[in-house]
Amino acid sequence: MSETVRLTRHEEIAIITIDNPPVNALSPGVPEAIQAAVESAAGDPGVNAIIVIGAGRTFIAGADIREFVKIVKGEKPARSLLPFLTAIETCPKPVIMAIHGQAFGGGLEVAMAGHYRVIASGAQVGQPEVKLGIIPGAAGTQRLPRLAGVAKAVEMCAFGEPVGAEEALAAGIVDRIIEGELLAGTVAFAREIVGQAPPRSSRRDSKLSDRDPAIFASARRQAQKTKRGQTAPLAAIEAVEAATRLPFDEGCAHEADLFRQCLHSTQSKALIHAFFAERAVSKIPGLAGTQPSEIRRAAVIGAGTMGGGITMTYANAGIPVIVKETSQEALDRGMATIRKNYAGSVKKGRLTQTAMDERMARITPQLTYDGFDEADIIVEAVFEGMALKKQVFAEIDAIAKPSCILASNTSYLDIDEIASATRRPGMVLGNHFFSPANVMRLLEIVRGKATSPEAIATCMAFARKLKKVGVLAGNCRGFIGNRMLGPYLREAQFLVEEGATVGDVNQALYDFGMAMGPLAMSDLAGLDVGWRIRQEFRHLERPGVRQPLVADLLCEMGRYGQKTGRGWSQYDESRNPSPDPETEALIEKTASDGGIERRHITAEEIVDRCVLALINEGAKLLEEGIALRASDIDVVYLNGYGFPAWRGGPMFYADTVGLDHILARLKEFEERHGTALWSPAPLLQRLAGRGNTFSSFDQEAAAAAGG
Ligand code: 3H9
Repeated sequence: MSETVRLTRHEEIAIITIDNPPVNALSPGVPEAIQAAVESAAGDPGVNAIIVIGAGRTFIAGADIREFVKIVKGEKPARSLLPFLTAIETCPKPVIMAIHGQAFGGGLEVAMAGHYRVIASGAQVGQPEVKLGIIPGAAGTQRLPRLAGVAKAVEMCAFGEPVGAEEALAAGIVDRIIEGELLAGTVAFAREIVGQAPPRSSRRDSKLSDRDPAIFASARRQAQKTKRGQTAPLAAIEAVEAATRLPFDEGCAHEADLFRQCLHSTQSKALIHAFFAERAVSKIPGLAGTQPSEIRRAAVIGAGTMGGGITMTYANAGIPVIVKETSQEALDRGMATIRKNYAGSVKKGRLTQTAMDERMARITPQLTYDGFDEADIIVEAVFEGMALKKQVFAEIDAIAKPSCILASNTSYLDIDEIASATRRPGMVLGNHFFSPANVMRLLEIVRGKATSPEAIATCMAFARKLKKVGVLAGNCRGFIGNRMLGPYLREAQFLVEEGATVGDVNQALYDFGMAMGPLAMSDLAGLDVGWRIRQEFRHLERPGVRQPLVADLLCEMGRYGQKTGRGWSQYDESRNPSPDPETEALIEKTASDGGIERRHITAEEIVDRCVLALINEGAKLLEEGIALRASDIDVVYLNGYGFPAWRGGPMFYADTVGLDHILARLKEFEERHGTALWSPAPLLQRLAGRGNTFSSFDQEAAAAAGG
């Protein structure tokens, strides 16, 4: 029939198999071939019913997202899937959709155009389009409320979370769960329904009567809160609302209008960039043939905030883990926190008691190195100090088996120097988790100069098992994320010294879309953390170059941020911030003592100073090869630092603003604040001069690496 769609017969049942690896996306030619197969089976007098099923790991993961990129660039015309879906729905013989893996986006829209849907027990259905900044564009917002009811459709289309088989059955999205072999179960189902008039979902209007305006109002409120700044969720709600007041065809036309607007928005470009960026991180030049080893047992040194979170991450992924501390008191405290965190999840209904018990049972707390010789990976999460880290690495090197990876959770220190304390520098690397480690998705995997390809490949594969996004970073102070954070936080502090309030700085970046403002983030992380790092690197400060003055003074006054109730802001018992007059007075006095002129500063300047400092540093570490791709930097900032996904990450944001504009603004800042802090990265100057983008730099690099 076609390379991607096969039509076969099982006695009186036609079977259409979609085989478009890896995920059966509806790439050009696939819908046409499915339609041709349906029409051929409909015209075959020996066929009573038609089954559509996916080969490989999934039913259909949706439209081919790569095609959207081409449409938006004007390289391809947009095409509607509606005539294809109508051809399925109007087929005179029953069409049964057999779902395994995922029926996502256009995949669920195809499934809903069929007359019946059956589902394998572990499968999922969903309309995740909003995560790409678009809405369902092939009648999903019109058919889903007719099958599942308005409230469920609003929830699924506006927030994009998938639902499992049980929930899909309860909602009316599917007709039966098939336990056991899917095709055999679907054939049996087909034989039961043959003879009945094939029901059309576009005509099932009974569930549309529940159009309580409160459903839409509450979804809009929730979208404004949890999808702050994003337009697609609101468009999705509007499209489902249209289903409740317009006939099916008019509802589809309205949906198509909204879909087009979303598809051509900068937000959608950014979110699609983020989708592919996350999948590009694992493609590392030179590592293609390297086999990762399996990690079956782990050990963690340190049961503090980071060590505890890392221990939970392993236990959550089914890995038995030893956690070691130096005193019984610290060990007990660490285990109590782990238990409290799990119990909190059980209380909120996110985890069953049995699952919690299983996870706790995987954790062995102890004060000795017993059992460390069986670990496949040992992660060190002790205080940030080189002497201590080297001592720990020398100790574990003496005990660990030769194939064991020794990883440091350091956020700033030199991996090569740490590795020099061992006899196996090839097996030493950084595993920089982000706090809380059991929650945050980012894992920076830091390559030292001797780190072996096997150790990197193993950690990259292991990151996936841990449900993290592993990003490879080169070895430098702060790696990718924290090295860029330095200039970002520096500017936030300079801005308050120059006259902005702490609240102004936090609000401007929050309004830009950051999960929280920079000074609020410092208060959350603990000002003592930065203070300790500054002590470690004091010898590297360049004489005559301006340094922020206030943060050290706050620390010396015992103000460490949220944990002490006072830092840049003051915090009540529920950790709500309010301006701290003493901090503001300290800032004013420090500025005046330092001869810093104070003035009114606009929100635009606050955002530009902070975000452009981030971008400029990103360009430098891209050129140095610390990051493999600009998109890797974006993945770091989206998953570890609360950068708004709908802006695509700092480097993609720079592309959308235009590198010429970024360069011009950097030069303004250079003139005003000095070359030492603001000289534009040479790479940025080169790209801007040629009218290029960071994304085009990535494409050139990938082509040069043969990828
Ligand atoms: C849509 O349908 C709009 C409609 O309303 C129609 C409007 C007209 N297209 O994630 P993985 C690639 S919008 C193209 O690592 P997993 C992916 O890039 C779409 N490519 O696997 C990767 O490629 P590579 C709505 C796609 O097992 C490879 O497949 N649908 C697509 O961890 C493996 O992906 C979605 O948003 C695609 N649709 O997870 C679903 N999907 O190997 C998006 C994947 O070269 N997809 N690829 O790096 C997913 O959520 C996950 O991929 C899925 C599998 C759960 C399916």
